Amino acid sequence: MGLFDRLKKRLTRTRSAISDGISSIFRGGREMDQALLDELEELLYTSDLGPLATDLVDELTRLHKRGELKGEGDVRAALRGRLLERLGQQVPAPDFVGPEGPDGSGRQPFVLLVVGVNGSGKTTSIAKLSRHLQQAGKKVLVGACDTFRAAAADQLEIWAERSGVEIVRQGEGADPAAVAWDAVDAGIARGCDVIILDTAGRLHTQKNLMEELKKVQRVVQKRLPGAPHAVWLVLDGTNGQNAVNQAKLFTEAVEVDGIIVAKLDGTARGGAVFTITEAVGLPVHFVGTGETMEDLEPFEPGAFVDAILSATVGQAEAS
Ligand SMILES: Nc1nc2c(ncn2[C@@H]2O[C@H](COP(=O)(O)OP(=O)(O)O)[C@@H](O)[C@H]2O)c(=O)[nH]1
Ligand SMILES: [Mg+2]
Repeated sequence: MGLFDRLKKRLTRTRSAISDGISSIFRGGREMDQALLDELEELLYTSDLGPLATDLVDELTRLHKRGELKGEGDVRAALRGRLLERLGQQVPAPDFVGPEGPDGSGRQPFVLLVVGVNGSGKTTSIAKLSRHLQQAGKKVLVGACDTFRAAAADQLEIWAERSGVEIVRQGEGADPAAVAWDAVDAGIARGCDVIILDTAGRLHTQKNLMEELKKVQRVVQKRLPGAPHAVWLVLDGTNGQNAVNQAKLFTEAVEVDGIIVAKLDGTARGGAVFTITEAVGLPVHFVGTGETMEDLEPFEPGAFVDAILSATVGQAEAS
């Protein structure tokens, strides 16, 4: 099954809200008019497209006045075009290839630091991503720098064992930066291609958390100059506007390069992906589409937009 079909199957809630919603607005061969456009705006808005909903409908209204919008097919095509334009600034995910070390010392590991609030899906996404990379032939090591709760490292360890990925951990309450140092150290010594660092998403205060993330970043940089090579933020796709606010908070504190939107299978508000990338100007690299290890998909604008916008022909919603 190709990416589009997999997304179509997993993102049924958002697709049903947007795509089936458009069908029902046009039901009975309804003519295009302002009332219809207003309904369309509301539909897009409730799918968490945020301010973009208004922009899109303004554009549709212009096209309609120029006589370029005849019916449902034209509306879908115009929406598709505009949504893809909005995702045009997406840059592809890095290839997870570390830089050449100095003086012919060989290739260094690519270090990815993963941040995000508690429960957003960091550990699960890291497990999926490390498996994905491992299956692509890379030697992966994960560092359990969420030492705030012992369960966090246990969870990562179970996933790592299952997919044969290496893990570096310490006890609950250990210094996360020390774990990060150890993980990078071990990754270099063992000739790993990729090191992924999991972090805590909650501390006693927000300030503590941000300070700790900065410290982890500094220590990693000290152990391996140039690292971390990427910092990704994991956001809970079911969180809507809240996810947007979190994205702003984190990007103010640490230099984030890209985003994973998790849990898109569980929401009808998948339009949040657009709102998030627009709000923080960062690319989405992967989306989480379920709770199993396979449920992580690369974010490709074309496949994503088609999956939430394409019309269903008499197909019952899969659950
Ligand atoms: N349905 C669904 N659940 C997810 C997804 N990603 C994570 N979860 C669930 O969200 C919860 C929190 O995930 P976790 O990785 O522990 O979050 P963390 O605190 O950020 O590390 C767990 O119950 C996961 O199974 C996803 O893509 N889809
Ligand atoms: Mg976790």
